[in-house]
This record gives sequence, structure tokens and C-alpha cells, in this order.
Amino acid sequence: MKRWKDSDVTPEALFWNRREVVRTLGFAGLGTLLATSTQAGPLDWLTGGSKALDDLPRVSPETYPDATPYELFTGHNNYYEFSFDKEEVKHKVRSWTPADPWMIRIDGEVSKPMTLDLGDLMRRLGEPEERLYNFRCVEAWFGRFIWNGWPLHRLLKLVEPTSDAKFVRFVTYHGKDMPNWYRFGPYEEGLRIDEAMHDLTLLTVGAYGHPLQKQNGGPMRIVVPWKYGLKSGKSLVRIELVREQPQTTWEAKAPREYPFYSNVDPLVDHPRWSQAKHRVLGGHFWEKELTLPFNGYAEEIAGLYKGMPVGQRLF
Ligand SMILES: Nc1nc2c(c(=O)[nH]1)N[C@H]1C(S)=C(S)[C@@H](COP(=O)(O)O)O[C@H]1N2
Ligand SMILES: [Mo]
Repeated sequence: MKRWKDSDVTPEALFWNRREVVRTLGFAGLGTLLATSTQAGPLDWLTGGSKALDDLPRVSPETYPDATPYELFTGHNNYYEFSFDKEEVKHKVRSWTPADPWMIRIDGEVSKPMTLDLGDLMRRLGEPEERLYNFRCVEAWFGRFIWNGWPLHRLLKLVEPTSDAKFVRFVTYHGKDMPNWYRFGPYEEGLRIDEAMHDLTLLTVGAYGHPLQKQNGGPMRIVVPWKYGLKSGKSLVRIELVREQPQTTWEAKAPREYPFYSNVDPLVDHPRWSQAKHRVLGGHFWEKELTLPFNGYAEEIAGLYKGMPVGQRLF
């Protein structure tokens, strides 16, 4: 059984040399053109905001031999507003047309509240970074996904949080155009302000060099790799800085199973199953790997939980 080395789980920002990007684009751009001229392509719903996402460097599998295959990343999904069936989500999202341009509002305890679309984000934050992150669902499946986005702190600094901003509330899209909307949602998540400001917390708009697909939480999604996947809310519409710890959707449903912090901890079992190991997406279902504390990011986030009890339900 393979165990992740620490070096495996360290996020890597890849810096592409300009010529390399331009060369890749020659092909990618042409492919996109052909695809969109004949049918509704995956990029269509983003173009009103900005064409800039077309410029993301396409990721070659050789760069990340351990990454989960893109087909599995986009084909096996938890997105309850569309379906409770992981294999069905990718089909159910087809009928959903996200607003174009997609707007995200950042407000609350901030000096400069803003409403931004993808183009604004690109202009203010520049080219998205590319990061390979571990991803661990509370249901004990695991993947290694390649995200394109910016550390959330870069956006939070733009809006200038006040000294009363102690937590961040994430509000995701909820509408009758989502086939399962009446059974699930609105989906709300939250982080403590220092967790939200941590460099690992990513505001994503792409994955594997493609615009973030709807089943993965496109057009915009938060990703928090040291916490269970449920903390990574999909299709974000609002980020509100608040004074009090916000109540999350899962916490309201089952506080003992999905508490606010929900940090990955192999020592704390879910009330109904062990969290010591996980199944790797793409591997054989009987093949299990050990789950690491904080999903492999213990070193990076060590400073965040000083003085808080470890190995208890809280985590
Ligand atoms: N809005 C919304 N966000 C969500 C969910 C959801 O059902 N609705 N599921 C969460 C859970 S439990 C997981 S494991 C991840 C799954 O992300 P993926 O489908 O991109 O792998 O999304 C999280 N974000
Ligand atoms: Mo999950």
C-alpha cells in the first residue's frame, strides 16, 4: 500500500513560461472554436464574463502522474441540489444554465463591499494559480485534484475586512432550475477568518486547466483541502464576513456528524463509520490508504488550531 509522502501533498504552484502557454493555446483555442461553433460547449456559459479562462494552461497528465483522472473528477460528484446519485450529477447539471456573467458578492464586515464577475477577478487578481490538492470526502473517498484559482485571502484583502470580521459565511446558488432544489439546499458553509485567510484556502474557477464544470461547482467554488469535502461549497454567489460563527447546512442537519470545523482527522470516527482510511478514486474499491491528519496538510496549518483540543468531535 502506498502512503503519501509529505512532499506529495504540498501544493505546487506551476509557473508557466509564456511561450509554452502560447503554444498550448494555439491548439486549445482552435479546439474550443470548433466545439462551440457546432454545439453548446462547456465554455459557453462563461464567455460573457470573460474569455480569459480560455487562456489557462492546459494540464498535461505527465505533470501530475498522481492526479485523479479528469473523467473521474467530473464524473463522480456530490452535488445534492442536482441529485443524491454521484453518477447522475453530471447529467442533471445539463439543464442548468448559470447566470452569465456569474456574479459574486463580497460584503458584511468589510470597508469595501464588492460585486465582481469572473472578468473583474481576472483583472484584479491576475492569472489563476494551479494547485494539486488532496481531497477527502467525509464518506471516505479521496482524490487528488488540480485546481485553478487564487488564494481567497487575495480577494478578502481587496474588500478590507473590519476588525469585527471573525468568520466568513459562504452562500451558494439555490434555485428552482436545480432539479433537486426542493429536497436540498440552500447550501451554506463557513470558516473562521484565519482559516479563510490561510494560503491553502482557494477560490477556484477552473480545474485541470478547464473552466470549472457545473458538476464540480462552476462557475466559482471554494476549496479547503485540510477539511472534509463538504466544507468546499459549490457555485458560490456570496461571501459574507460576519461577527458570529455562521450555521452551516450540514451542521444544522447533523451537528454530531458534520460539525462546523470538520477537519480531516483519522482518529475521530464518523458516528457511523471509521475515518482511518479512504478509498482512492480510480483505484480498486477494496484498496485503502491511510488518511492523514488534516488530510496531509498538518504542517502547513499547524498554527491555526493551537490551544484547541485535538482528537475530539470538534475536529
Ligand atoms: N452546493 C453544494 N456544495 C457541495 C456539495 C453539495 O451537495 N452542494 N457537496 C459537498 C461534498 S459532501 C463534497 S465531497 C464535495 C464534492 O465535490 P466534487 O463533486 O467536485 O468532487 O462538494 C461539496 N460541496
Ligand atoms: Mo463529501
